[in-house]
Amino acid sequence: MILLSQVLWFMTFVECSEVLRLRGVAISKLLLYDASKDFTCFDGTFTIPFKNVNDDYCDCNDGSDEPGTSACPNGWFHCTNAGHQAFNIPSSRVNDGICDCCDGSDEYVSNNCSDFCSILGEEARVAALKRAELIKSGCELREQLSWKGKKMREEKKERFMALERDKNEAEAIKAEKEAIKKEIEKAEAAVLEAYRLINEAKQAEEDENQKKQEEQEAFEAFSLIDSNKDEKIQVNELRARQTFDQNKDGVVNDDEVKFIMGDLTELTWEEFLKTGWNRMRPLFMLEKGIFQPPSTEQPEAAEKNEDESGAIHGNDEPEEEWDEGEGDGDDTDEDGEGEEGEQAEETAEGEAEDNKENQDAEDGKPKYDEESQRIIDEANRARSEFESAERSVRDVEREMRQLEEALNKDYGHEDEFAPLDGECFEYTDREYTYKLCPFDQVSQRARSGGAETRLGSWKGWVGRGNQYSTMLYDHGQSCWNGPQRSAHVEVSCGLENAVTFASEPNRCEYVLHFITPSACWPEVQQESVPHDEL
Ligand code: MAN
Repeated sequence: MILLSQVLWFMTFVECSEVLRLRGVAISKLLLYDASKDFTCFDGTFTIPFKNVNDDYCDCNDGSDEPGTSACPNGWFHCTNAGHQAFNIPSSRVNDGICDCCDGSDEYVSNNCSDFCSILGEEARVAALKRAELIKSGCELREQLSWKGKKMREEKKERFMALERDKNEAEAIKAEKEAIKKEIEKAEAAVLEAYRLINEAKQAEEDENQKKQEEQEAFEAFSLIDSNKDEKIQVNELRARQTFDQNKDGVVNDDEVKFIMGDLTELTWEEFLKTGWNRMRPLFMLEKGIFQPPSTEQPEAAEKNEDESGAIHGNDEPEEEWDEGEGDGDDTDEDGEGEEGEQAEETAEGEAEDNKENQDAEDGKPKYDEESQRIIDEANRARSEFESAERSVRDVEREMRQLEEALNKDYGHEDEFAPLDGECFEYTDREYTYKLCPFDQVSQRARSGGAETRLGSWKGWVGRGNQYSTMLYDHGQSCWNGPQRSAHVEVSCGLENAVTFASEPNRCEYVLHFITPSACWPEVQQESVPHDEL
């Protein structure tokens, strides 16, 4: 840094024309322009007589010999701007008719520019003061937020450790409940297996009885038709029975005989049982009035019997007969019940099991004996206790995962951004309301209504220089025919937390501005603070 007194001394000793030679030179470079010596270009390529400096002819390749004229295309003119901030402009702007320096020094030929540096300087000083106050108060708030953030981190760590203990305990309980469940389920399986075998045997017996009953019925019919008792049924014996006269014309014709006998001329008992009986059984039932064929008209009875599922039952009894005959009508009924069955499956597993196991048999007697029922009840209880223990482990694990995620998040140098996690801030422009939930996501909702669109999920800090100056939220909802949405959030110092601006500079790429005390730090280099050179 060169002292002002030195500069004044220097300037006293250079002649007026030489002062002009120094036009456009920054104070910091004055010593390089020594009028008592030849001038050496800054890049060291040439040395020229000092009188050739600022002679409106470009001698040096780097433009250093013409700081105060526009002769060199790559030269720089220094605006001293006393009272405001000094800066350099490309020397091509010197004497181009436009006032670039606030002191007007770049337009020295026309001398048309007035000096308004003091006004600008004053404005800049006021702005700098305001900024300094903002930074000061912001820093105080940031320190408080940082203290809060660190405390939150500590609390989370403590909670995590407590959960680790809880997890061990919950896992031990789960293991214990699982062992109990396995044990009692073994006993339950044995009970259910025993009952399955009993039921199977019962069913087999019932089937056998049914078969016998049906055979008896068949035998009675066989004996009835076999009028000559030769243990065979002949055509004439069929013709003798009006039962087989299906069209009710008074005779049992060939077709009606063929319907029963098929291609045979007589039926032995075995053949009768195998085919003939099945064919003639509906005719017998019809005769007895047990079996009613479906009517083609719209019988009232059928309407009456229409149940909720839409199935039509012509008669209570004959469903089973229909199976043997035409075999339709039943399907609808089964479908209807199927739906109910599905609903039942949707109820909680344990509950469904409870209901199933405790069901009474149709005869009103309990399905299981007392001891078996006790085992089943106990197994149900053990299952539900195991499930609840399992749930507890899952709950603890979920909370631990969430805490771990939060503990791994980068909340700034001193956790100053941590208190923002869990909060949301909105900003509405002409078309959309944007919502920023720091460390979680950014979304957008049209003012005209409709669903929220996720613009991105928290990815991390991506600021250049100061990484905590920009947040990135990516992998948002895909754009139609375009990329997945993403949002950059520019973070700067402010005394409150607020989104102050939102835009979409490229389709489906969003930029939000967010102010927060968490981003307030003392400014080491205050760029816009003016400094006087003279
Ligand atoms: C929605 C909004 C807009 C976006 C278009 C892309 O209208 O998310 O921001 O540009 O979709 O189709």
